[in-house]
Amino acid sequence: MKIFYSDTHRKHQPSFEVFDGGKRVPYLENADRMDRILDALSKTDWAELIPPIDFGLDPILGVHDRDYISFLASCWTEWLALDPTVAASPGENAFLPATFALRRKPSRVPSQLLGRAGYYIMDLSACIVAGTYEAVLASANCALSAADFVFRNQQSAFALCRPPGHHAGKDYAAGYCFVNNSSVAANWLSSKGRVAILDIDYHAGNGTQDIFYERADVLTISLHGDPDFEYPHFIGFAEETGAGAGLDFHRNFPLPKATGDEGYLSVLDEALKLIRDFAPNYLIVPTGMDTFEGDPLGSFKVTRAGFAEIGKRIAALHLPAVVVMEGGYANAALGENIVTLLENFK
Ligand code: OKP
Ligand code: ZN
Repeated sequence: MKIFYSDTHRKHQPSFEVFDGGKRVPYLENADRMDRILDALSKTDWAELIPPIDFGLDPILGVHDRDYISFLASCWTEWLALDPTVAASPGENAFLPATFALRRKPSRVPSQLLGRAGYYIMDLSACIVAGTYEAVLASANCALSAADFVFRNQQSAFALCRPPGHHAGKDYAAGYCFVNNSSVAANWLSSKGRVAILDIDYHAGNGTQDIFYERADVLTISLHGDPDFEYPHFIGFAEETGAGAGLDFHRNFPLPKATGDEGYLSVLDEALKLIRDFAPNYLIVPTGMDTFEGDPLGSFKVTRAGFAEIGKRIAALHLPAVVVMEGGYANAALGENIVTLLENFK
């Protein structure tokens, strides 16, 4: 199986994020996650690592706002120029807003850096450091390269993306995500055929939902912890089913705390039925292993045997699939878990 991966993610290494209640904690979406996955893949006899091709900005601008991408590209250096104390110890700092836009209508994009930060960043986990933008582009290129392979060969591939993408919207960063890798790949593939996105990360794929909400040509589905108690809190509810031409082409399956294999699989079957009815040519699977029992950011109890069955049932759609790495923070189990799921797609 082709695994599209770039070491460039190592340039994105924020030293902290800010948790609920304002607690500063070590950045959970760390490079060690990739090391664990690479290690587990290296022990298989089927994983073939391939560096991504550079697709340039055009496919990214197919789903993201140009001014937002420019903000991602320049905010760190703008901040250094503004604040000499940051320039003196860049490693201890990460760029984050302290004031958040509520996007009232009408709303203007602020001209100055701190205003733009609050406008374009939704929360305190989307930390930006010197190498973030470069890592973000490489991550998107992994998803695009995998999509390109899947299109040309009509067989599945794995995009080992970091940073992840499914919380990033057209013009905002959120939840460790800056560019929505899965959506960029899906939009690129949508010119070649019908695309369905099945998001199995523990958290609602709010960015993907926003991006495709009014489109009927890309079906988007997300299974996740109920936003009534879980991040991203404001989106991902069952009654959100698309709008305009996209009405009925988005579905959320919010699930309760402590959801285990059985509960998860029965809802997955409902989602798979919707995908079969839609009859897509391609499948994108934003994949988080944070549904795992004991994940520090999760509340579900999916087991490794559960991941084997989840993989088996999704692969039984017999669609050329791009499996795209999203979350998963139980690092010690992460490699084995993702390998267990991927076994079904080779
Ligand atoms: C990213 B992905 C802690 C605050 C939540 C953001 C979580 C982002 C998850 N309760 N911080 O979907 O795995
Ligand atoms: Zn997640």
